[in-house]
Amino acid sequence: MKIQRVTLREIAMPLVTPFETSFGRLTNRRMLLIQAEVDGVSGWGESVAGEGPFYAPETVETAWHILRDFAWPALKDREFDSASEIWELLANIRGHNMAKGAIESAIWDAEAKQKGIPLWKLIGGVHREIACGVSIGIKGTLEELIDTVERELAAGYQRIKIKIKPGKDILPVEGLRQRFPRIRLMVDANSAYRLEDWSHLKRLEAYYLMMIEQPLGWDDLYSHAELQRKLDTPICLDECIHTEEHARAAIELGACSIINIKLGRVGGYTSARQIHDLCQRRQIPVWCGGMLESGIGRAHNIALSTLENFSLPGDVTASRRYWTEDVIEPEVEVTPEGTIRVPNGPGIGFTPRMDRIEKLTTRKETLT
Ligand code: OSB
Ligand code: MG
Repeated sequence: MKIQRVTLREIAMPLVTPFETSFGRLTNRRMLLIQAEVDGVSGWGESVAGEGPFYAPETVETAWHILRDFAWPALKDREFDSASEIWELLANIRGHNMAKGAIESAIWDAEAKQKGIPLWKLIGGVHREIACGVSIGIKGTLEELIDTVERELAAGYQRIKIKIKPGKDILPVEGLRQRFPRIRLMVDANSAYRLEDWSHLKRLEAYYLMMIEQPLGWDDLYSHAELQRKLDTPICLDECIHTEEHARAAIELGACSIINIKLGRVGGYTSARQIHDLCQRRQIPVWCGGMLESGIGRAHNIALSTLENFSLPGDVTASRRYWTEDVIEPEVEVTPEGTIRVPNGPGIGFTPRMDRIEKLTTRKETLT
C-alpha cells in the first residue's frame, strides 16, 4: 500500500446546545478532517484536537502543523502492507497523538474499503451492537440538569455521565440520585480537583456512582493512585492515558480500575488495541470516550467499540444530540434500547457527505 495524496480540511460546526466542562464552554466545534488517498481508495479520519490546549496539549493548529510538516513527509512514498504499520512509521514523532490518530484511522478506513470489508471486522471487533451512554455538560440549574437527564433516559441511553467541577458537584449528584435512584450514573471532573480535595470527593460515594472519571491532574498518575486508595468508587482515567505504557503504569500503580479509550488521545487503532488488549489481560474494563466528534470521528468510535473488552457503555451517541445536520450518511442513530447497530458497509460504513463538508470547510490543503 502507498498513500498518493492527503487532503486536510478544517470544518466548523455549531453545537445544538453549548457544552460546558470544568475547562470551558464550547458553542462551535472546529475540527480537522483528513482524507487519505491510498492506492486509489479514499479513507477518512478526524482529529479530535480542540481549538485550545485545555483538554490536552494539542490544538487544531498543532494537528495541522504536525500532519503537514512531519506525518505526511514520514509517510509519503512509503510502502507498507497494512495500516497496522502506521503507528510505528510515525514513532519518531513524539506525542501529537491526535494528529497521528487522524491519519492512521483514515488509512485503516482505506484498507478496509480496499478489502471490501467493514472496518470493525478488519480491527478484530466482535460486538454487533454497542451500548451507549451520554455525557452531559455542566448546567446552570438542577432543574435543567434533571430535564436533560429525563430526555436522554427517554431516548434509551443506558448510563448518564455528568460533568462536575468544584462548586458544581455534590448538589447536582445528590439531586439526580434523589430523582433517579436506580440509573447507572457517573461523573467526569476533567482534572478539576487536587489530591487535597479527597475528603470532598469522598462525599460523592454516598450516591453509588459507577465511577469517577479523571478527577485529578491531566498527567498525574501518582496522585490518582493515592486517591484510589482512599475511595471505594472506581476511578476511570481519561486524560492521563496516552499510550500502552501509561496504561500499564496506571494499572500497576493502582491509579484506576477502568480506562476510557479515545482513538485520538492514544494515537489511533494500533495504540488503542494495545491498551485494550493490556486491559483485557488485567481485567480492567474499558469504554469508548467521545470528543464531540463529527460523523467521521463518530463512525470510527463505533468501529473501535466493537472490540471485545469495550464492556461498559461509551460516550458514543446519535449525531442529532450535537448537530442539526451531520457530515455523514446515514447519520448515527441510537435504538430505543440505547444501542448503536454497527454498520456492515465497507470501511467506516458511513458515507461522507461532500456537499455538506465543502459548505462547512474553512480551509483546505492537499498534500502530494
Ligand atoms: O472528558 O470525555 C471527556 C468532550 C470534550 C472533551 C472531553 C470530554 C468530552 C465529553 C463529550 O465528555 C463526550 C461526547 O462526545 O459525547
Ligand atoms: Mg473525560
